[in-house]
Amino acid sequence: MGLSCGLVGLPQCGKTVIFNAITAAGVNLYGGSELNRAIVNLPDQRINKMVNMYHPRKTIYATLEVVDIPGLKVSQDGSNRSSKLLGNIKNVEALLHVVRCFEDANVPFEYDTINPQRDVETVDLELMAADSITLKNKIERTEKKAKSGDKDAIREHGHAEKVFAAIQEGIPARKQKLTAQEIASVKECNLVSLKPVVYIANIKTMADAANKHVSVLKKIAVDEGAEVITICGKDEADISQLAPEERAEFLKDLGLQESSMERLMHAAYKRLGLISFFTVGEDEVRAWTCQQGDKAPTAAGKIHTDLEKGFIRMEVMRYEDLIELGSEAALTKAGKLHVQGRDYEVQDGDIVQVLFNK
Ligand SMILES: Nc1nc2c(ncn2[C@@H]2O[C@H](COP(=O)(O)OP(=O)(O)O)[C@@H](O)[C@H]2O)c(=O)[nH]1
Ligand SMILES: [Mg+2]
Repeated sequence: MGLSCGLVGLPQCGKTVIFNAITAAGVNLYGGSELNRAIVNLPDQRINKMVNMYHPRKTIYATLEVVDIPGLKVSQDGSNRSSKLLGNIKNVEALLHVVRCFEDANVPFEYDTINPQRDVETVDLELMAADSITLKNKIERTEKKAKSGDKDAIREHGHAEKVFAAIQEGIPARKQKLTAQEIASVKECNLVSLKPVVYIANIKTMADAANKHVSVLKKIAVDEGAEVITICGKDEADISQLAPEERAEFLKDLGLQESSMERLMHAAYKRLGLISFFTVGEDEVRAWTCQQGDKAPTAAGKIHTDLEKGFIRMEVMRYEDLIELGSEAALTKAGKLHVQGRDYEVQDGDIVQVLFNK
């Protein structure tokens, strides 16, 4: 299963436009009530280069699932309407928070002004409102068991109350510096305010990439250790509809080397501590995803559980070495095929072959 991300943001900030830009789905903007969901291959220029070298029968990219939820309206009356909408992003691993950083009197908005700080706070409030309900249910559910002396219930109940109290003070769970144990206690709640966030500044042209709204958003992001990706939503959505060979040209005109999809993927991977490694051959060239710091057997287990169970060793080529030396044979001759054991931490860009006991 690939990585899964959910788009959040105020109505008319450009979520569906960005959804189209990154998935090339060409979804109609004016429906508004539909939930959009797409699974896309993660573009990776390294794969393309290896395909040119191996001419495999199959090429398998890592995938990204993107979910675009319709109109998350600001709830004036504290109703839980938006909580229902947010239910759709309960199972994503990261949030892509789209913030309107472009001024355009022709595009209506919730407010008369553009103000990323206000918008981020508003969306965080919605996330926290949804989490309050979930946590309250959990607190009520564990209460009786905790009172009867059940140790797990006592711990979970206490942690849920702690997270709930901080949320009432306006601190999203992801900013609460929770311990691994506290996170484990509320894991089943799938708290939306706990999910890591990548901010997307939706701008008109790349010339706006340094406008004051983007600066404000960058400051907010830095404060919570997050990243901001600037995307010309509308233009890039148009470009995504072109034939693949034409896209690069138009992206260059916008002053971009990578599509927003690639930039987002890199930011999301970094935020989640994920890396890519590869397997290559005439049969298939394939990208795999694991956690930074995963040891060789764990990474091998992503390919097949048998490879983890029967792990003997891993032969590793560096992607850069392979490209520089031009072939596996030349790389081996240069002494750059490294044999690694169980304690080896797989690195981004490793090309691996696992030897294992069947
Ligand atoms: N000028 C301009 N308009 C945009 C941009 N991105 C989105 N829009 C417009 O903003 C409106 C709302 O976009 P949409 O993606 O439907 O917002 P959503 O409600 O967050 O899904 C649409 O009319 C878009 O054409 C942009 O980068 N520049
Ligand atoms: Mg929309």
